[in-house]
Amino acid sequence: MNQSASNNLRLNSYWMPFTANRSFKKNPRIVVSADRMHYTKADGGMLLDGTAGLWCVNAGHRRPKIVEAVQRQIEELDYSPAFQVGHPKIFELASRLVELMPGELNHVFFTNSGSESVDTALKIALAYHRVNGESSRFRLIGRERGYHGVNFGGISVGGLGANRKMYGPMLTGVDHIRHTHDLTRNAFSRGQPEHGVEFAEDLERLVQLHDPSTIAALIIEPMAGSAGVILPPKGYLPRIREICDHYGILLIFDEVITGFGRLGAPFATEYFGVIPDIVVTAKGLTNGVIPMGAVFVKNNIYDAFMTGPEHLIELFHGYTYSGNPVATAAAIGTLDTYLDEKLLTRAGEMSSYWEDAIHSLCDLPHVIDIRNMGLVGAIELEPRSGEPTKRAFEVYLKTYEKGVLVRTTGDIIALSPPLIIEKEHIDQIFSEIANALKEVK
Ligand code: PXG
Repeated sequence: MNQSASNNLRLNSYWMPFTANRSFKKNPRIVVSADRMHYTKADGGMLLDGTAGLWCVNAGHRRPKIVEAVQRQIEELDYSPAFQVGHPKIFELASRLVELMPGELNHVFFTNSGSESVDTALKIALAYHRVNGESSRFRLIGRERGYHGVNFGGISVGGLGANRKMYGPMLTGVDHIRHTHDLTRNAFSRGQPEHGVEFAEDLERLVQLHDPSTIAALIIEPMAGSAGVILPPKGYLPRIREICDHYGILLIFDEVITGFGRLGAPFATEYFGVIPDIVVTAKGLTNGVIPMGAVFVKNNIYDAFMTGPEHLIELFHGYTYSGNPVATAAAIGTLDTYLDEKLLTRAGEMSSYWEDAIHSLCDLPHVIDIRNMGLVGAIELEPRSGEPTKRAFEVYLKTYEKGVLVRTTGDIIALSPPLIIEKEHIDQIFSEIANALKEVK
């Protein structure tokens, strides 16, 4: 076998997730190390991280408190059984996390990813109504263009066609409210869009169609990330909360992206002043270092399960790695870093500079919308006729070459840098995107 055939074989063994495998393997993009805001590419070039990995490295890369916590933990207690046995740090982590949560979100269930957190939340919602004597509430409602991970529960309530179409009927008893993206009225909004509070009334439509007595929960992202950064119109989330309250429907916020400081408050629930019944998290919980997710529930939900004979298991659900000690240490090191460096509110301090910088691209070729909130931004491009997604991906490739990592979804460029970002990094990100926009056809 010659050298290039053997390299090719090595690349081919790995079936990469959410990646154009064949085109990647013709021209691989490989990073070999990282520090704070940057990766180092295999060819030695620097790559500025404009996306915090995949929206998860909120404190930046290779932070000492996290690295040390993981190293120490792995030498002390590498694993402990998740069921019927505990270790001290997971109780410490749970108590510290619920202190960050507003209202009565005082109990937390651990998972290993956002997808598992979503499915856990959906199962808890269904089981809650059952233990509460309302087992007719079996229906789960999601939203068009919602992303809730890739497990069967998550794609069922999710609203991205490409992620659903190959996988058959999925969960039954699921419906979707419409999304809130409305470029006609809201293009180039800064922060929350003015128009669209009435999209919340679409939940009323489904309540009338299915009858409230059949609906267990509504799951939405307070700010939709993966669909290309769709921001909630002013008044929308409070109105959704009102409708859920009125009909006894549990409200689940999927904060896998918005959690841990992305918008400038520890969680979006606080940022928007709307408290759901269940909050789904992952990603920033461990700064992306070790997989871990967490689902927060209100007191009344937890308490509803704590009945019956005490020797019986209350919820038949959990994972081998729920509360894994090494992941727990990573989460504690992450929390310490966030709190020491005040990162959970830093997006708020940087957001006006970020906002001005991203909106300065408004007159560049192909740009049909720009939106922003906290340290999140999106630049929506006019799709090239007959070749949707290609123009944005060409921008991605060009900025990668120039040393800036962005994300694209469809023809939208999405940005979500580590929360330690400085002004000069912001300038570099938007000047490279501007250069790329001027070059692509
Ligand atoms: N919910 C939300 C809101 C998410 O954004 C998940 C659940 C699933 O998390 P896991 O850990 O199972 O992947 C996510 C994940 C992107 C991108 O660039 C977004 C995600 C993952 C990868 C890429 O938009 N979100």
